[in-house]
Amino acid sequence: MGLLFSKILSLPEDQLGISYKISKFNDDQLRNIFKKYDANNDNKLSREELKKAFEFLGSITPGFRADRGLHHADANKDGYVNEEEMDELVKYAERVGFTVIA
Ligand SMILES: [Ca+2]
Ligand SMILES: [Ca+2]
Repeated sequence: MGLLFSKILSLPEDQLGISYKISKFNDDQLRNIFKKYDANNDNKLSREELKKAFEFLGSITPGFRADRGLHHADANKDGYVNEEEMDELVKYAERVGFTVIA
């Protein structure tokens, strides 16, 4: 995928709601998925780790999701989502449609 194409794709996802084919995760499952993608086990999620997690969750724009997720969840602005900040990340993932509230 070229850079231009991925830029175009990264724009309308929120508005159109087209990426949400997988939407069967509850809070705990989302949290576990995010934790699983902590590849270097430092208990923090980097942008790259977030990107892989959102990829797994079915986002067609995982890089965009990683950026937005960081923006929402990274309270201390260190560029990582730590354990405490993960609540906000899970809320973000739910808000954008990666879960169905049972
Ligand atoms: Ca990590
Ligand atoms: Ca942080």
